[in-house]
Amino acid sequence: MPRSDQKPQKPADPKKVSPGDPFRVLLLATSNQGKVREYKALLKPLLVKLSLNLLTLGDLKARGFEFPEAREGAQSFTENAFLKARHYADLSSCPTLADDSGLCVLALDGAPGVLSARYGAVGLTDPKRSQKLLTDLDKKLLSLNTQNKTREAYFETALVLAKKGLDNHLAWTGRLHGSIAAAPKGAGGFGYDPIFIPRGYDQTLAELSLSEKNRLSHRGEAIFKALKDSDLIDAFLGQGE
Ligand code: ITT
Repeated sequence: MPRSDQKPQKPADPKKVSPGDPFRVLLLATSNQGKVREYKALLKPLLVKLSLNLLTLGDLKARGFEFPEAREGAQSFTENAFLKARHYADLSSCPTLADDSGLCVLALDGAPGVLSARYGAVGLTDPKRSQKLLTDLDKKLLSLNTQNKTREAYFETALVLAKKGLDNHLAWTGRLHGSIAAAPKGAGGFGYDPIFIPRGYDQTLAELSLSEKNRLSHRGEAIFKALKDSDLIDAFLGQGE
């Protein structure tokens, strides 16, 4: 296995990599294609530095490895991220990165929070979920005193790296502060991006490019912290080998 004190090897072609191959693989465990796009760009420096090959759940499915979805349901983003990462690490035997993330709206007492993916109802489309949130927020704001009327909100991400059978893990968090727009705008990004305006901007996240979003986002901040911990990550990946 390559270690960071050795000369980095050129990562193998990820299309030819499978769990159990004799070089270091990192599984990105998310079924959200919006997250996959963002992480593929965000993780590049870490993958190169540690000579890691990134596999997605889609890559594994294409090779015949298909896993049941993880059970979430914990009260915090970090606990849910750990549940996801351990679930897929145990099933795939690959060191696994997973995130749990969501939008917290101050006037809605932090909702949808850890329930962001299921807000309204399971199976709603992203635009319908955003519309429901706008309707709920407008209703709530009408009922509040003037001084409490705020559209402030933040995105939060907890990112966890776990390994099969290990309870210890590495975790990083990131936040992006901003406010909820009056109406959806923009066609980029995913989830609640069309209704979220980052602080200091007048566009929604869905109007920014992928690289602009990654530069300021909650996910970008978590990865920035993870990069600073690359020696810890290297040691963690080497545990039990
Ligand atoms: P995985 O569990 O497979 O990663 P998921 O979409 O279910 O996919 P989460 O449980 O973390 O992921 O749910 C987070 C939800 O919060 C997600 O479905 C989006 O609706 C929303 N969300 C998270 N990050 C977001 C972002 O950067 N931009 C817009 N919406 C986001």
